[in-house]
Amino acid sequence: MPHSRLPLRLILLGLIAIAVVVVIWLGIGMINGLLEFRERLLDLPALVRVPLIALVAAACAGLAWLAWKLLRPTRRSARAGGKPLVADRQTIETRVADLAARNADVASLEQELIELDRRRLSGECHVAVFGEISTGKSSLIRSLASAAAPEVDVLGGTTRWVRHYRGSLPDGRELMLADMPGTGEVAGSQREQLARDEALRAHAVIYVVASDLTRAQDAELRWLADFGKPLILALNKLDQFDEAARATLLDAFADRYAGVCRAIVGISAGGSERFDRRLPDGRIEQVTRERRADVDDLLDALMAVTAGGAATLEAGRQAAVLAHVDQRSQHLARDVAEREAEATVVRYTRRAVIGAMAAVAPGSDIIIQGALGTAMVRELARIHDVPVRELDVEHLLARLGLTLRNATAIVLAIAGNALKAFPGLGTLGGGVLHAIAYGLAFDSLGRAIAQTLAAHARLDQAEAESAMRKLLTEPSRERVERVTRVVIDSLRNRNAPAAGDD
Ligand SMILES: Nc1nc2c(ncn2[C@@H]2O[C@H](COP(=O)(O)OP(=O)(O)OP(=O)(O)O)[C@@H](O)[C@H]2O)c(=O)[nH]1
Ligand SMILES: [Mg+2]
Repeated sequence: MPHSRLPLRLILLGLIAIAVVVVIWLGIGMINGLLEFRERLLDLPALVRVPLIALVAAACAGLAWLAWKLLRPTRRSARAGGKPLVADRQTIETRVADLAARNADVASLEQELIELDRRRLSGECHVAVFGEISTGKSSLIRSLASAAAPEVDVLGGTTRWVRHYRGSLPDGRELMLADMPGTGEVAGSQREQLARDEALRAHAVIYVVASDLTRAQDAELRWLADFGKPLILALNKLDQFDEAARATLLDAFADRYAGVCRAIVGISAGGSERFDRRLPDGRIEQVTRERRADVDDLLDALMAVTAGGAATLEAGRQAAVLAHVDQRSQHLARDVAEREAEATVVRYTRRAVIGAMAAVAPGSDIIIQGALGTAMVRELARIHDVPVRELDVEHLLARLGLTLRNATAIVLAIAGNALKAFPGLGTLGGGVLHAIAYGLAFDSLGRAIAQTLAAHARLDQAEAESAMRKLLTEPSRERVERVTRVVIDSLRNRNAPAAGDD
């Protein structure tokens, strides 16, 4: 309603008018003050005036510097920028040794570190030729390293392994060129991995494309750039484009990848073509002819990128390989921790069930027993390398105990259902039912805690509670059966309960 708002607007207008008058008044006062200050300054003897001006100037500069420090946009961290934070070699080696001691398969990680040193000592400059299948990588190697002849075919997926060829630049320097399997081949993920690993091992990478980059190629190129790899983007099969199309593509590349690649060039790697020739007698003969290669721009770019030799590119190469080994060893560490956590949960569930069979009276509440629960949480925390305080463990177990108490009826019902699958066991009395329920409770507790430790590297009480509730009330068939089997086994071994444990 416009009428009721009028006084409010008038008040607002009045306030704005007052504010404007105050600002103008303050401004005039300040200008006045400055003019007065200037006059007084001029009246002062030079001996006082000059240091005073210097002091004021220094104060202003100091203020400006402080303002810049406080207000400038913060630099993005390496991780936020997409670049991985890399552990140093010592840390990585310690992690790999620890994983080896925990029976993890670290052979390829160790091999990578050995190869890293071997190439450093060899002093050779490695250049990897990388790109999707059939973009002309092998043909390019043949043009750059004419003495060698990598296999070339019209069928994609010709190159199956990484092969090295010695090539030489027009300035006489030698390069070790790696011909690699192409990426993007259906069911070729293993070969693709081979190629990516080799690209990271090289001092520089020629990224070969034969058309505009697909989304996957774009992501791959940027992935390599994120490792700090010096990249040359080479548009091959230039002979297939007319002058205008070449210029359009190369301009588009320059716009998109100027900050990603050291150089962008157009080339014709050559390759060969087959055609039919009619002979004088009328027969048709198949002829294979080599295409003319033109890789001059690429050679110039290669000379520029590798101008300082392997030594100047070695630090970047080491960083890229170490970053990759770091990532891989972290993944492996997570897998190993998961495997060990699983075994721990199974072991403690077994102990809990055996304890329950011996001690728990039918019908009594299912409560997580302190000693076993604490020991399991401690062990899971150790596996995930998370320091935990006694108090936190107690608090968590008390909280989860409460969750369990609320879910007891459901867990007992699930245990009862499980018993039906093993006719005969039901007659053994409530103790069996109780032991299965107890085992399920322990199994859920262990899994919930392992999950939160793996996800957050700390004991997240709320998350552990919700995970436990879910696991308790919706146990998978496989889990219920496994716990029930443990109960059956312990029934069989009742006279020797310790046997088979651990
Ligand atoms: N028109 C034209 N065709 C080329 C050129 N370079 C290579 N080719 C052809 O492209 C096809 C694939 O060449 P390769 O050198 O085997 O390609 P690749 O990238 O090594 O292939 P994979 O090893 O299978 O990934 C062959 O038919 C070559 O003759 C070129 O500059 N122009
Ligand atoms: Mg090839």
